[in-house]
Amino acid sequence: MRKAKYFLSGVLIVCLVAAIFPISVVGASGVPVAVVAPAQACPGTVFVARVTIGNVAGFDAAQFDVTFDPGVLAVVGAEGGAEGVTNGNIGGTVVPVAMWGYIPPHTPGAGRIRVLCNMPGITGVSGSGYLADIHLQVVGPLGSSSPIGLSNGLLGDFNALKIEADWFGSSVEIDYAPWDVNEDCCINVLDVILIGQHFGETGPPCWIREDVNCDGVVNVLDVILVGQHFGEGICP
Ligand SMILES: [Ca+2]
Ligand SMILES: [Ca+2]
Repeated sequence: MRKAKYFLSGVLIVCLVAAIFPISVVGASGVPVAVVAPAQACPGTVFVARVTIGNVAGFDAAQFDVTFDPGVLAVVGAEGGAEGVTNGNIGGTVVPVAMWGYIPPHTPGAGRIRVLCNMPGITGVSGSGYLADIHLQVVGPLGSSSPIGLSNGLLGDFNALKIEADWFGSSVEIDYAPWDVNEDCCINVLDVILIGQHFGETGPPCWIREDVNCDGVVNVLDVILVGQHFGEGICP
């Protein structure tokens, strides 16, 4: 009876925790591997989709597919080349990209690449960081969008045992970034000038593009956001 009571209160606690932290409980089964990419990218621009990894112990190798809409995004450079997929870093140690290529081979139009990462030596590496950077060019028009998915993922440790992982994709809209105030696909002084012309004005959040951070006032915080992205895009 007492055991049943303990069991029931245990179940209750688990349910309460699950209700309060639904995402962390669902994702708690493995190391999180997630694509981090900008929410918006302008037509013609190049951006990085970073394949991040949470705290991992004894990591030695990884294999995963990155999927995208080939009508909207393309991997930069030649298949398997140095430009398209670049090295990662875990806990300050470089994670070399051993190879990458299209799936099926030599078919850029399929919208799928496979990436292999492999640590040199036999001790593995621990910490958090990223497995690789995928360099993507926007080939789709304004208003289009693409998922950036992860599939067929496998992580191995230095004993050649599988590391349990949860894989999370992302997506990108082909649109002007919030800090591109004048919508010309270049983040520069022209965006700052527009903010200056509306400095101190207030209104509903995002009522004008000059309210970059959508807090209902045009002030130095909006200038800071532009500054953090200065020079991004296709600038003359
Ligand atoms: Ca601009
Ligand atoms: Ca603001």
